[in-house]
Amino acid sequence: MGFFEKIKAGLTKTRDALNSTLGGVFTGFSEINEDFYEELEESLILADLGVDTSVKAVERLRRAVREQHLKTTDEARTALKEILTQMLSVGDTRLNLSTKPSVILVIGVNGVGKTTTIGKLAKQMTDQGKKVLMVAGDTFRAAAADQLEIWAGRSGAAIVRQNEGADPASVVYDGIQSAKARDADVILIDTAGRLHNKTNLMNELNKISRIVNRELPQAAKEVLLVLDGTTGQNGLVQAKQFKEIAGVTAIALTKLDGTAKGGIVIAVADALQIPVKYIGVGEKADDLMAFNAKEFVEALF
Ligand SMILES: Nc1nc2c(ncn2[C@@H]2O[C@H](COP(=O)(O)OP(=O)(O)OP(=O)(O)O)[C@@H](O)[C@H]2O)c(=O)[nH]1
Ligand SMILES: [Mg+2]
Repeated sequence: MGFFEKIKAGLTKTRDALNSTLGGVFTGFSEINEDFYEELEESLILADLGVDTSVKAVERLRRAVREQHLKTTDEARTALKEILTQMLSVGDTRLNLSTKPSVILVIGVNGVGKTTTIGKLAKQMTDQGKKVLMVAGDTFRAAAADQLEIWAGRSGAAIVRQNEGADPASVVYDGIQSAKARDADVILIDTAGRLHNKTNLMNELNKISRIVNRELPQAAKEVLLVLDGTTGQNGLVQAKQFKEIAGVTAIALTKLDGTAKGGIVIAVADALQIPVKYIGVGEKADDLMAFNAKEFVEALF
């Protein structure tokens, strides 16, 4: 299945929710007038684009209608698709894997899908012939490393772990040495998702970053923030904090196969100006999709 089919299948609930509100606006109005704009803005907010992004999208649509002399709501729909695609295009959607090894530090709060996303990435990358090493940087619970180990078994990726309670930065140090010895292509670092207070989180992530920068100064590095799509606008608040603290370079939005409304993807990209690079549409290895803005918007409408 290509991105389009897969996303359409995975996003069924998401799309239905959006279509029932948004679709009705376009079919319900025969001409573009104030009521149309008002209802459209409301539907976008209901679809989880958030107030700021919805207002911005409608403002841009008004301008497009004016400048391009659009007459029908059908033409407005096409213009809106383009606007939303543009709002989603805030940078390169592929991970920077240009060095050997490259480092991907995966962060986010409790239960959003960090470990699962690493497992899926590991599987996809090993299938592409890459040598992957996973680092069990979540030392808060022993079960976290066990969970990662299961994904190592599934994917054939190597894993470096230590005992529960070990210093995450020390596990990362071990992982980097092991990656160098094995000539690994990619290092995937899992981190604990407990709700930290800001200072602890900053200290822990800073320490990990320092080790990575010291041991691999030339390496391509990504900080991948994982967000649970079903948490909607609350997820956005978390994301803003992580952006401040950890210098996020990429976003993965998970659980879009559930009750999530697809608009959250647009809200996140627009509010943070950080590219969404992956979306999760299920629990299996191939349920992680490399993100494509145009096809995503097509699939939503
Ligand atoms: N339906 C669905 N479930 C997902 C997706 N991604 C992850 N999950 C599930 O979400 C739950 C939590 O995933 P984890 O990967 O353990 O999350 P985590 O962020 O590592 O959690 P902590 O380490 O406890 O902070 C698991 O049951 C996963 O199978 C997704 O895209 N779709
Ligand atoms: Mg985890």
